[in-house]
Amino acid sequence: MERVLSGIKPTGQLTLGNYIGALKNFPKFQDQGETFLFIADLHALTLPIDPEVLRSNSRDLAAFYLAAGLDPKKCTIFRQSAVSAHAELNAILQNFLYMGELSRMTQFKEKSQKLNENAIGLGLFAYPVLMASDILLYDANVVPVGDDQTQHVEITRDLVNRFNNRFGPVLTMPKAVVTKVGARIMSLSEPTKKMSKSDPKGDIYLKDDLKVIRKKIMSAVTDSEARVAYDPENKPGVSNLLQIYAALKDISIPEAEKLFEGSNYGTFKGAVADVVCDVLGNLQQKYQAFIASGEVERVLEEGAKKAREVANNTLHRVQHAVGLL
Ligand code: AQP
Repeated sequence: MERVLSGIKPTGQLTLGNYIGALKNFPKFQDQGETFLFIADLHALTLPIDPEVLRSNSRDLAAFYLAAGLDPKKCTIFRQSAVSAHAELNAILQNFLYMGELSRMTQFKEKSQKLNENAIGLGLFAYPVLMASDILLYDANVVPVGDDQTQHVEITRDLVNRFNNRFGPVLTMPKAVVTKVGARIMSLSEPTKKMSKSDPKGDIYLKDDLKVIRKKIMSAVTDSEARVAYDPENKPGVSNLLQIYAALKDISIPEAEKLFEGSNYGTFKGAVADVVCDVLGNLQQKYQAFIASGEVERVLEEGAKKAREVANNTLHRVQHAVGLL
């Protein structure tokens, strides 16, 4: 049976990019295999964050997991920090990834560039080791991620080869699964840059008021050609909107292109705004209901119990393989 694992960092308010590239796809997996979804709160500490903000983001993220359709009876939802095996496996695996390869990670390069050179935390540099630990603890063979996280799954695969060559078949080889449409949603104001929680420019937040969302879409950057076509290089703004529309309607990009043949940008943007408001309006209602129900903490506690059992098993296997037990 497939083992699926994925997570999201509670670093900020979730964006439409997080929804389309990750959240929206998670519920499909809970019917296919044993699925573990976590709140990557230890990863959130790799950049400065206020403790209260981290706490409320984590609760919000859990409520959005539930609102997106994850069912705690079918999958395991938990906080990363509630399962100490993540940190313990990290302490072992950090010896199996090398500084040269870690310094080549795009995410590290991009995020460290924004920091003062003397204040780049070791955690940011070693992020892929913790992410490898997250994946490997659950023997996950399927890791659903957006485009930007595939490099971290690749380095996990390198680690598995290195470790298993030395100690035998101890770790399970994971594979990244990237959504076909919407793997990289771009900023609405700078469509050559990824829409990202930590970079508010051109973001649509899942909790934004629907009127604000419509306004953001109607003023999204496009081009002067007045032709709806998918061409990310020459028409990044229009292509991004097409991608958003196709992903939320569950159709292919050529199908979406066809629907808007001959439409002007006003009509096109209006249709994109309609579908985004429809999907997010629905999601927001469910999110509010889960927050009001007080169910979130209980789900996380139950999830942590189940996750600990599986994670501790793997940890013992690794500890035994390397000679700690
Ligand atoms: N713009 C995006 N398009 C498609 N997928 C995206 N993801 C993030 N942004 C987009 C996917 O969301 C999941 C959760 O990401 P994460 O929180 O673990 O880290 P991230 O990839 O670094 O996401 P952000 O929003 O850019 O966070 P910050 O700003 O905190 O670094 C992942 O599967 C990711 O691919």
